[in-house]
Amino acid sequence: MDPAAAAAALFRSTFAAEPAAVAIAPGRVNLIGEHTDYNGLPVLPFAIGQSTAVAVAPSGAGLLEGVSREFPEPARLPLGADPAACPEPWHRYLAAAAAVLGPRLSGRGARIAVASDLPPASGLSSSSALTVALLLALDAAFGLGLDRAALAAFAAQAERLAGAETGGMDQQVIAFAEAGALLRIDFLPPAMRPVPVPAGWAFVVASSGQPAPKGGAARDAYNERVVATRIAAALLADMLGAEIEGTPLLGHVAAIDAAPVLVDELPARSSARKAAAAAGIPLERLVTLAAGAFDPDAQLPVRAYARHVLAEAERVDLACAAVEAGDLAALGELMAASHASLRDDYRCSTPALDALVKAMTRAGAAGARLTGAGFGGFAIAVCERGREQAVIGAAAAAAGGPAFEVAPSAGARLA
Ligand code: NG1
Ligand code: MG
Repeated sequence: MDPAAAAAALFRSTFAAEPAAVAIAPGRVNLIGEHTDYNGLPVLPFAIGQSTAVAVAPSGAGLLEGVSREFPEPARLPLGADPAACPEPWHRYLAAAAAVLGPRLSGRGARIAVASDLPPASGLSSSSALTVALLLALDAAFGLGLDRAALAAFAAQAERLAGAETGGMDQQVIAFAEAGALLRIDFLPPAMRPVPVPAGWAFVVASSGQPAPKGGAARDAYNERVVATRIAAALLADMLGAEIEGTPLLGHVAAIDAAPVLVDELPARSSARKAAAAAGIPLERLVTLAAGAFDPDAQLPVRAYARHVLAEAERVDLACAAVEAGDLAALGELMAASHASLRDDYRCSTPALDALVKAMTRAGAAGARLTGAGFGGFAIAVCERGREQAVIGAAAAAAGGPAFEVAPSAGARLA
């Protein structure tokens, strides 16, 4: 059963009532532009056909009662529950959605049923799909009148409450995607542009066989890179004599002509404390992470990280041009370069992801790369239509996990 029908059926069988609204939010995959969003630099993701659906009805109880087809533990949370304190991970997203809507729910609770055909902890954004679907269903059921921009902004805020220092790409593409197109997203200043995909191309995603969990060591590794790239931005701004207000991001210096050259003059390693002192800014501007403790004296490979981020942002521009020109070979080369940079400079690949990318390329993909944060999870490949079965077969043989075709699909909607 598709997720929308399954969520509605689960709602009826659990609560013996009709849902007031059913919302569907797709997962997403990032074609190129990895670890750029939290630097204020562009990304090129698309929404996929696999999705999470949420059926909702308001209740008078001041309680969030939730059931899920995929997760065994039902939720029974007071409306003001602290998302970070929920022991069951999927409950955090229910509490976080209610927390960001706050007084808009007028103290009323909700009954919620969830069904999904997105693999969790994969880099396909199952967490953001759940958050966006939940907010859209609550919007319709409570008549809140949120527009798409508010939906994406509330979803990003909710995910931060649930513990991920997210850059905002996932929630935005899930809210705004159009079928048949990639969505180029810029952050400094904010902008969005659909980039239609040529009909003769196919996309394949494949699991590396290792989960990409959002907790523990993987989250620390992600957050370390967030801080390290802020350190690089502060040092580069200092070298360029540029004033940055607030948190320094590589996006603030990327447009300055000399920046790519000066990257090679960054120290190979630096710590947040040393960089803050050198740039004459308070340490708190670099270390503002909501989740987890961060060691301000940790020596981080800031030069290699910055080299990846600035080169990756340029690859996003070139990839948009390649898609618009219908140049599959050029796009493939950019994807290969992105993977090499993530492996060698950003150090977020794994041997399983490297082997998967190699196997898909050998099987006829024009290009392949890890997608999402890395440290496990999925890879994406692009190929000429007709070759997708060969790429899927090679991926499944190399990594043993699920591999399937994905097509650029519409964003979140009501059922
Ligand atoms: P994944 O690993 O797919 O959840 C994460 C971030 C993105 C982006 C990518 C790296 C969250 C919810 N998402 O994606 O915003 O920074 O890593 O490009 O943290
Ligand atoms: Mg995610």
